[in-house]
Amino acid sequence: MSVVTYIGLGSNLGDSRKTLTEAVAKLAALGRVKTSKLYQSPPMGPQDQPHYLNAVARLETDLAALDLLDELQKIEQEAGRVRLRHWGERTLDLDILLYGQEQIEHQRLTVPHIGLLERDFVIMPLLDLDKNIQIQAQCLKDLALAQDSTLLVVADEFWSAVD
Ligand code: PH2
Ligand code: MG
Ligand code: MG
Repeated sequence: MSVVTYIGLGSNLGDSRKTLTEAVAKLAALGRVKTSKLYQSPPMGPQDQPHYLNAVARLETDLAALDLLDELQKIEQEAGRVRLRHWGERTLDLDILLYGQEQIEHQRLTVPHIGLLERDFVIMPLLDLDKNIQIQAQCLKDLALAQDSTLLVVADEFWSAVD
């Protein structure tokens, strides 16, 4: 039985666009993938770090949530993931934002992802993939953050060349 999951992608070290494109190609080995537009966003957290490239991938997969987490961490490692400090710069970050309708509280994984509703760099790409998406009965498109977002679109949804 496949589950619809949404994976947040972020990078602000190295050739971020190449890193994200390669990550999406690897996600495609885990199930059917569709990507949002690609965004540039100012850093949340320490301000003395480069802007991020952010996107979201919709993945239909048969993997259980923790198995998916293992696969994502493997892809992060293969990208030579560097993580210098909490909320700081990184080569590749892959976060499980949503896993079907499930709420997961596990020592390795919290779903929906913490802070999702406060981050326009997650909300805008989620809306690209499903303009009526809801999280715990909240329509994301109704959030003030979604209406006021000034995120810069760097590329349309075909940047990743999957689909
Ligand atoms: N990720 C972080 C910290 N800050 N800021 C933006 N704009 N985008 C991110 O993906 C991001 C961040 C650590 O995961
Ligand atoms: Mg993150
Ligand atoms: Mg992460």
